[in-house]
Amino acid sequence: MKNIDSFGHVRGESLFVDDINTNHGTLYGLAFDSPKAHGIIKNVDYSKAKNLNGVIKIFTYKDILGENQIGGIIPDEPLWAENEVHFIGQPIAFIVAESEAIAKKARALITIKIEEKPVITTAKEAKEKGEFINAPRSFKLGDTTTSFKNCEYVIEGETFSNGQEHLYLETQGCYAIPMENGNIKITSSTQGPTSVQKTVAKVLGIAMHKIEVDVIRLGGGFGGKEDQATPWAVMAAVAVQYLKKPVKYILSRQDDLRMTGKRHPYESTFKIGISKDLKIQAYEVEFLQNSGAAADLSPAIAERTLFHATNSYFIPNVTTTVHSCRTNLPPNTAFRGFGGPQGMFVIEAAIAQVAEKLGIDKKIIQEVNLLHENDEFSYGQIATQVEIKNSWTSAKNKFNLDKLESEITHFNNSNTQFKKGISLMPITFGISFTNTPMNHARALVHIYQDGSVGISTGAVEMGQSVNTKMLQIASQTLGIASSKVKLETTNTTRVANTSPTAASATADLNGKAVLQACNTLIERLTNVAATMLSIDKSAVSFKNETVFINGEKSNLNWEKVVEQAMLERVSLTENAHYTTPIIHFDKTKEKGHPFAYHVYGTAITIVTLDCLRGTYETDAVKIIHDFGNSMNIGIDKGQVEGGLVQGIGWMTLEEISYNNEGKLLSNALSTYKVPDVFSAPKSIEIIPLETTGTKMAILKSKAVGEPPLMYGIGAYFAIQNAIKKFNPNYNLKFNAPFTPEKVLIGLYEK
Ligand code: MTE
Ligand code: LUZ
Ligand code: MOS
Repeated sequence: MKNIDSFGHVRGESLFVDDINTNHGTLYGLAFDSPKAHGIIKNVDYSKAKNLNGVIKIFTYKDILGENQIGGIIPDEPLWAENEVHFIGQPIAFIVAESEAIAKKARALITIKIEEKPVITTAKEAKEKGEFINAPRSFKLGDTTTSFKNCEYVIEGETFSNGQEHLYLETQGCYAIPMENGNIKITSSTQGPTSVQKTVAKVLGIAMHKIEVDVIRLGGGFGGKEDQATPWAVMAAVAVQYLKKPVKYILSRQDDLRMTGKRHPYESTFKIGISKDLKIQAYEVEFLQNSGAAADLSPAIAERTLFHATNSYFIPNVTTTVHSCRTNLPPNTAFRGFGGPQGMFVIEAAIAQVAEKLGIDKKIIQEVNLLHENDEFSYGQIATQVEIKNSWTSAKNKFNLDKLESEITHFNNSNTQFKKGISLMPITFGISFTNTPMNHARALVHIYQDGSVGISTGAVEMGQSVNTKMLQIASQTLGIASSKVKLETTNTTRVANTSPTAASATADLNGKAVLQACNTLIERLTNVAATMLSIDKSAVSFKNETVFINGEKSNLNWEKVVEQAMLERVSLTENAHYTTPIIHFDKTKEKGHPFAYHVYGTAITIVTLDCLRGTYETDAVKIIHDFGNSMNIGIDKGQVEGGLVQGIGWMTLEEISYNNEGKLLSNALSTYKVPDVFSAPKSIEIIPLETTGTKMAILKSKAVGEPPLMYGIGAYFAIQNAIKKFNPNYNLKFNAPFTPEKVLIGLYEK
């Protein structure tokens, strides 16, 4: 089944926040933000802006009736700066005007005096100065200190991976309208409707039930709207509370790039020890996470880095530590993979470094260290239903790795200007919010009296097609056509207290709730049908909108049963609640069983370098991916392709750049390059791994949103491999992204 939005998207009919019809008298908001990365606000002169015709009011922290606080995990972030600013782009005030153009004009008339303080832009600097978001976290398995002494080879190194801009097509935005009795309805482009509702209530100083948040769909989120869709909605709501007029605020692309956080850059140091038989015995790593100026989701992201620090390998002795370092950049935030990719890049670098030292192929070390059934992760979970070796071997066999390698060797021997490189990239990604209490969801299902169905869940549609999956579950369970099922908007009044749409777990959590609700409804209708037919209910089933008796078609159809249920006053509405069983995690011990299951896979990446120019192309990526038993292979393959290309972008082209004053230099699409159709792999082949799936996944169809991003790490090592073919003197560096500039330097390094 196709994504149910595809028709509307192609025709340009799908609604996003900016497409909603505005009410009469709607006003337009615009944040005024700090031009300096760190300092004391000495004076802000709003007088000229206030006097501009069409400016209604300029809001500052003084206008807040509740708390000036939007921090989710740690209360360390004001909505509007009070006396100090901590990053360029930090909101200080909110201009509300009759039009966007007037608000913009007014913003240019505001002058500000800031007494500047020292600016920190890198994690290392922050660590040296003792600037941290919170206490470090550390996971331990076995005893690395003793183990290193017994290792044949011990190698140390360092890595850097840069941030990444989400570049959702739809920028951040919201539309807030006053309702009666001080209630406010907000349409927001958010992955976390409940976060918006909760934070608005807190800042306005009113109860959550006075705030209704509605989400139609997002034009992409990628984690960038898990937490950072909130401030704009809160600003608009503060204005609505005061003005009692509708307020709309859609960020321009430039404002969005400047003011919002990105993927966290990481600076890391590792030490790896291996035995004679190439088994990794011990691994120590220290991650310095560049968190930006406030916590946002950084502590949770840091935690996931530790969970994935050993990627797909079993290492008996592990010590991992992460520091969330406070810098004067916009607070960095969730981005597909949520710290996992940053952790995996380091272990892959460590293995590459070891292979280089020993003069052997990296994949040999990767292969002998792959996880086995019942191996223990550093966080105490025992690996079960492990498919990593299976995916690795399948990749080698199904894609005929030997042949690929000999073709590459032949190419490299017969070309001087062009060189090809290859890499294998295994991935193992844990599914569940690592914070156990967040793993819950609800679904509210109505069967209307004409037999059509409406479904509300906590899931936000952001292009990943979660609504299509919800619809499939309902139509399958109720035995009705997909055209009879409608997915409602995500709304806090219909489904409350939701976890954000994140962690790839949305279809599992909300889908299980939909399944449960539909099962309950079908049970009720089974009773009604059994009575109508005077047969035992065990003989009744629903399929193709018809009642079947012991598998035989009857004359009774879906509509008739629904009609009868109404007459018998049987409830046609069900609200179901699902919580993931088994999972738990003890943060005092840093041990537990945090994940419902893991997703596995292996990618083979082949690149060609132009050794004159330093440019490269990805020829092919060949992937064996563990979908479990995919409920929609077209959609799921789309997620793998999209995640892969986004991962390759992070590892190769996308270079976030801030200057020493904390100013974003890559502040437009002319200075920030994302993969386009020319730089995406020329071919992507995806073969599903044949597995039984897991009952923990919805209909045994495994989560697919984030894991494929990490296949992109393979591109880094394929490029490195190709450079070596041209310049054997090249010293391996682990400094992502591998931009053509760095490639060129590597090619000609002595
Ligand atoms: N796919 C599209 N098209 N757009 C997105 O914004 N976000 C990704 C992934 N795939 C995203 C996407 C991220 S970061 C996550 S966590 C998952 O989708 C969330 O959805 P899921 O839980 O339904 O997989
Ligand atoms: N968000 C979150 C996430 O709050 N917790 C998680 O574990 C997570 N994992 C991936 C992406 N977002
Ligand atoms: Mo995804 S980073 O969990 O929104």
